[in-house]
Amino acid sequence: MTQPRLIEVRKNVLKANDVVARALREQFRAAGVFVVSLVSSPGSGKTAFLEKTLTLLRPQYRVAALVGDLATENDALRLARSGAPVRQITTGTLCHLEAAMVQKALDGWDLNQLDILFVENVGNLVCPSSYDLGENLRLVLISVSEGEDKPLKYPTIFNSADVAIITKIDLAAAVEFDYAAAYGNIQAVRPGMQVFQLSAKTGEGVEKYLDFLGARLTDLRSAAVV
Ligand SMILES: Nc1nc2c(ncn2[C@@H]2O[C@H](COP(=O)(O)OP(=O)(O)OP(=O)(O)O)[C@@H](O)[C@H]2O)c(=O)[nH]1
Ligand SMILES: [Mg+2]
Repeated sequence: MTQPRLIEVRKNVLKANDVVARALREQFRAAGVFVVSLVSSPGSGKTAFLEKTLTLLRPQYRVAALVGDLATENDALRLARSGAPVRQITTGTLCHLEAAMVQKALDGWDLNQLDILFVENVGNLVCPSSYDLGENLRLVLISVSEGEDKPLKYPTIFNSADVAIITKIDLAAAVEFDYAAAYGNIQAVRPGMQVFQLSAKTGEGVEKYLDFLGARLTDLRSAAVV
């Protein structure tokens, strides 16, 4: 009896999340803001990459970020160095962000004043995959030191994401990273998935990714006009 009840509770939690996520998605659409979320294991480089992204996009776009962690304001403080508006969400014991947390964190923000909102999820390769945050684009990051087999071991997170980003490529040689193997494993779990590789430290590969993001924003805006 215990197991079916647990499954039922989990289903209800996910259903409640989906309802809020749907409302968020509509709110984002109405405001014309493009929402990009980032998921990865702890320490893959989400914040470093996002700080770089915010800094480089700011002259051209109105950008802001939310960042989730169990505890501390550390990542918000790092991201705020870009000059963009940033809010930290602390989840306490939860290993993922939920749509209601995003909704609450956005309280008082005028989304009409934004072009792109980034949401950094809690570092975890499992839990965030089940929770829709109403985003337009979900990026899954994997750093070169994590092992090329991560897509095979954690297929759900790759399946819930739209684009994969291999980070810390400045360290690739030192850890004997095998790009072909990592790429093949990503394609094995998610055929056709677009993959970028970059370094937040040296900036290599970042421009290509930013061009892609700009193009997606343009697509979104032209689709809204049609
Ligand atoms: N060499 C190198 N180090 C990096 C790069 N990106 C991030 N780092 C380092 O990796 C460590 C973790 O980076 P974070 O940006 O904090 O990673 P995160 O994914 O935000 O971590 P959590 O929020 O805790 O999940 C830090 O010491 C960063 O300086 C990179 O491109 N190259
Ligand atoms: Mg972080």
